[in-house]
Amino acid sequence: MASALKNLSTYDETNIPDATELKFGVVVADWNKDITHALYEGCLETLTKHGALTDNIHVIQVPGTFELPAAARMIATRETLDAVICIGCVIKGETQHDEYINNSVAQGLVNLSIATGLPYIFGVLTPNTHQQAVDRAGGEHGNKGVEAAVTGIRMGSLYKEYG
Ligand code: DLZ
Repeated sequence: MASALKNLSTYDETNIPDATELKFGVVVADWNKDITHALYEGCLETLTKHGALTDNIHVIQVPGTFELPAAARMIATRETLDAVICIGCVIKGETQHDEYINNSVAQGLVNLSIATGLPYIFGVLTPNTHQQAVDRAGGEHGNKGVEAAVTGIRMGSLYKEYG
């Protein structure tokens, strides 16, 4: 019955859910900190712009992206949260370290999300070069920390309603 169907929204700057009631964990990796700290700034600015209270944003730093899932679980165990946003940047090098780290972290975060129902957001850049990272951390392709924050708000709102 068509009338029972939800009309899909096009999400843009004007209709991101209000984040006033939401609680966030933000975990930031320090490897490539010129990039990750810029992503963090974009993320924080976006959360507060959409109403999140600074007292409801719990931030922790970890050495590298590989540590994100463990630390995300720690913060979610300690605090009552609606979403955990994980920020990192793994730049491809001469070895396969990037594949090991990226695959582990993606798998770790999705496992946590499915096991607990709490959204863990993959705010990890996986560029081939440092320049590609710069372009996505406030450069010509925007700031992916902003996108991670918007995803956190949308998923946090869903978690509050259905989780
Ligand atoms: C070891 C390593 C390397 C080579 N490259 C990166 C990187 O590009 N980005 C990043 O976030 N972390 C890197 N790491 C560190 C690992 O994430 C992790 O901190 C260490 O392997 C210790 O577990």
